[in-house]
Amino acid sequence: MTKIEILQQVRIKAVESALKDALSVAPSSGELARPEKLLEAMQYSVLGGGKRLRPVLLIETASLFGVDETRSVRAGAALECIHCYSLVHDDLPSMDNDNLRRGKPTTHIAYDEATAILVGDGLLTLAFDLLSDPATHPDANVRIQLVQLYSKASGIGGMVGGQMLDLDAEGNQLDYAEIETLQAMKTGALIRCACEAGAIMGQANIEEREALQEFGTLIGRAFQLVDDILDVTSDSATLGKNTDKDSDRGKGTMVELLGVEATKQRAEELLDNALNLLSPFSGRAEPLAELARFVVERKL
Ligand code: GRG
Repeated sequence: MTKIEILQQVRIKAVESALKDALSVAPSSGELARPEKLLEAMQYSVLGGGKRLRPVLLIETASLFGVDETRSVRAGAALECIHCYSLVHDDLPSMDNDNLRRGKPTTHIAYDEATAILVGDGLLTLAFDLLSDPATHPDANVRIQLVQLYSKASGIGGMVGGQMLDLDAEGNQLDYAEIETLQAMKTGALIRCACEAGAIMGQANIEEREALQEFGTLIGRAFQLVDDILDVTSDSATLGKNTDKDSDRGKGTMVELLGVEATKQRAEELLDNALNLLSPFSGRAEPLAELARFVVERKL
């Protein structure tokens, strides 16, 4: 393992430890009680694997500005809660109807559908509980900016809206621009949010914030293209989820539109453009550049 890979493993462990604490059965201040079954199902959905890409991106972006890691880890854990909620709800019978996620039965299979819905609801609200706590950032103005950023990224003009477009796209061949919008909302918004959150926590200047926002946009797009490629070229044992889902349902993806090779090339171009945006940060941004390369070169 390289030094950067070791550093990222340490960051993943820190995020997982923050998630474990946040999902303990003991009620936190201001709560009445925590139902054991709900917490057990939430732990099952969050603590069982996953690349933790979004929190690590956030922590690396924040570290460009010397943000205290105990804070960026909390903001990263909050973002991972939103991501995990989206996976649990996406897998529901009324959505993607999937039975395998992260190599294990999906939450509604391991528990039941009503519990899986509540797991998602609980994770979404827990994210904002973590985020708005002064332990995440002492400056209330920074916290409110984070709350708004996460709301926009996960909400109607971001992930939830993208999921609506996706459900509506079934059976339709979307054009390039339509697929780009859908993917930017459904998947790209949380990845961009990770990069922008780091800049907000670090109280970056406007140029730095815009560069990191654009960096997040580009790697978010590349991430989805690679996801579409893996959906047709990999297998469920490697990915820990069912494959060939999109073509099964006659959905428009870039792979269907452009083919695997052209989609790969597009992802490489997006990576090059994203890496160029890091040049003002010079060597300090190498771990972030390494993560961007991972997004395009990953096999799972
Ligand atoms: C239900 C509101 C709502 C939204 C669902 C994110 C999403 C929207 C659906 C997931 C479907 C999907 C497979 C999208 C493709 C991109 C994606 C988010 C893949 C999973 O993310 P990874 O690879 O997962 O980061 P891990 O398990 O590593 O965390």
